Amino acid sequence: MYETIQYLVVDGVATIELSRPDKLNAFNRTMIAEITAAVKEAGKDNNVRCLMFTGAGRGFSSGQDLADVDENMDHGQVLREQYGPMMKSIMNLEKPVVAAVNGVAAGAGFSLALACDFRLASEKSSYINAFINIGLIPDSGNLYFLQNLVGYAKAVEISVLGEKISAEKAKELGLVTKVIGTENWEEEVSQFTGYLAKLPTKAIGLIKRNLKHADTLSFEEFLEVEAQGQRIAGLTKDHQEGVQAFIEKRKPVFMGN
Ligand code: LHQ
Repeated sequence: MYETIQYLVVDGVATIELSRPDKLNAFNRTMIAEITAAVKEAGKDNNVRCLMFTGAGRGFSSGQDLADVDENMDHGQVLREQYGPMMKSIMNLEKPVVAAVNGVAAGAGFSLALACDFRLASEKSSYINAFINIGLIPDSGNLYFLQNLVGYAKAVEISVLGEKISAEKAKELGLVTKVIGTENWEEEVSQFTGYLAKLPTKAIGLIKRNLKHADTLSFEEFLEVEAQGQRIAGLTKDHQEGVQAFIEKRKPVFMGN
């Protein structure tokens, strides 16, 4: 159905595999539109309880396809019309999102990984804020995410020096959740995403919603947003099941509703 990505749903986990391996999965207009559509599809599908991004071949994504960049391109317009909507679709998804970073993540490919809730890093993966190397500034929400994750000082270093960061270094910096060896890669990734897909999905969505408000609201306002969220969580079947399972001294079986 899609040309530049593979979209697959298995056991509650939707996978978007970026699929332009000859260019290390560089983004072109079609790929950006297809990712945006697939994320929305995952959002609407009640069977999907976790979304995962990964890359075909040896790269995760090398960012914008530089073969498509010329002096006629209005970079601001490309961001507003293409990258912005893609990043918003990911940020607005009230389900857990995992980047399974199999190889290099550069430029907007790094931004895409940063927008996810979890980053599983193959030991072969690396991270480059490559924008500066072509005279640009990090975009697609990159600095917003980076500053939240590592603070101002490290965000400046990573963005101005534009150096390649190894998986181990990324873990040390707090950029990734976990580093995984190549021999266990597929198994550990599917264990992790499978685990997320069995959690109370509505509550995860509400946690994400509340966290987004934490920086911008006053404490009083935040408490109100929290109360609204907890009211919704309190009405879910998964909440009932969690309490029931506790009382019956058994493991809960959450259905995501
Ligand atoms: C590529 C690319 C690529 C095309 C590798 N494009 N072919 C938004 C708004 C508007 C405009 C501008 O951009 C943006 C957002 C952005 O993302 S800007 C940042 C764009 N990305 C970059 O600047 C990264 C460019 N790539 C690299 O620095 C290297 O390729 C990395 C460090 C990612 C990987 O290096 P290597 O592992 O040594 O691989 P390679 O360089 O040999 O690449 C393999 C092939 O992929 C090669 O093609 P070839 O035909 O020679 O095998 C590259 O030309 C191609 N490729 N990135 N972004």
